[in-house]
Amino acid sequence: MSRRSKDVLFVREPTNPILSAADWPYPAHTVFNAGATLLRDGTTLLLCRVEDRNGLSHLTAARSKNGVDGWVIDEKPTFSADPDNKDEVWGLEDPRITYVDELGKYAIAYTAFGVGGPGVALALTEDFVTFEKLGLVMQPDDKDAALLPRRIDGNYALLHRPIADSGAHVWISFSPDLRNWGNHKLVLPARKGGFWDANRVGLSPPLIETPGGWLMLYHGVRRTASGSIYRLGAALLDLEHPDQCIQRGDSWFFGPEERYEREGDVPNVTFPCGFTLAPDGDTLRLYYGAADTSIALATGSLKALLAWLEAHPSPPQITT
Ligand code: BMA
Repeated sequence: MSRRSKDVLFVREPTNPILSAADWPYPAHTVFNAGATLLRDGTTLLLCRVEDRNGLSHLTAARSKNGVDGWVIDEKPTFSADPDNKDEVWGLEDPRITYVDELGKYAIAYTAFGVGGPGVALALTEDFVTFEKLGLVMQPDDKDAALLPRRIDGNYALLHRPIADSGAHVWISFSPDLRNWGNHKLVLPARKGGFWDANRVGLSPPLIETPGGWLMLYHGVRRTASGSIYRLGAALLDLEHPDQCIQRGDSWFFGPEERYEREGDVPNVTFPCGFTLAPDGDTLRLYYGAADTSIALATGSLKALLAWLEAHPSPPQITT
């Protein structure tokens, strides 16, 4: 029986998974959930989450001319936790990369896992060799954060996913200086009941700016008798008021189907933390963690995804 969904918006790379621990130049347990960016010279850079056998993660850069193969991986960890900092003693996870024109730097939002739990931290870099850590910007429990590439009404904007008794929903917060954050607004709540994204949602890769709004790809979690399933859905946020969700898809468009997504340390997980958009402005590559074990690639069309979103609106009475 085929498990394939009707709309195939993203096509998996035939050589998936494209990166795994076996490719690593030093001992690693698993390699997954990579942030991604296209460098000025067209090189694809992945900042990969590498989990050691002690269970803790750090981030290591892998570079490729074509974004598919020929990866050149840093010989040692690129970006690691400071063992003396209690906010990150249990490692660094799930980076999202945004190039901020105003700063001429890449901003990396990542999960810093400290004694208080997983929180959101920011760092800046020009070259993925040296980094300026800004520290924890959202206290635990909070994850799945990415900075917008430009200010909104004079302020930086950060999507993130705090966990509260009321659930795990996507929020946006604003800051004049990347250090002090406020004006917190709920952007996209997890649905309820039987929906695929009931229980938990979180931002996946950074937002993608389109003429009609910021395209948000988000993961929705369904809890089942045998564990959680992590799938991907889409929503559109207003360009100048990104706290306002103007469109939300009714169903998921990408989820675990292949063996490397269904089997691994955490089965049934497809978890993109990064995308690249080709110079044609349409070819969208999603780099995703598969089953918390390896990194895979799927390619689609931005135009087709936006058309799908338009054609699959959430019934308004059950948006939340
Ligand atoms: C989420 C994050 C991800 C992980 C996913 C599935 O909560 O912690 O790092 O890939 O769970 O285990």
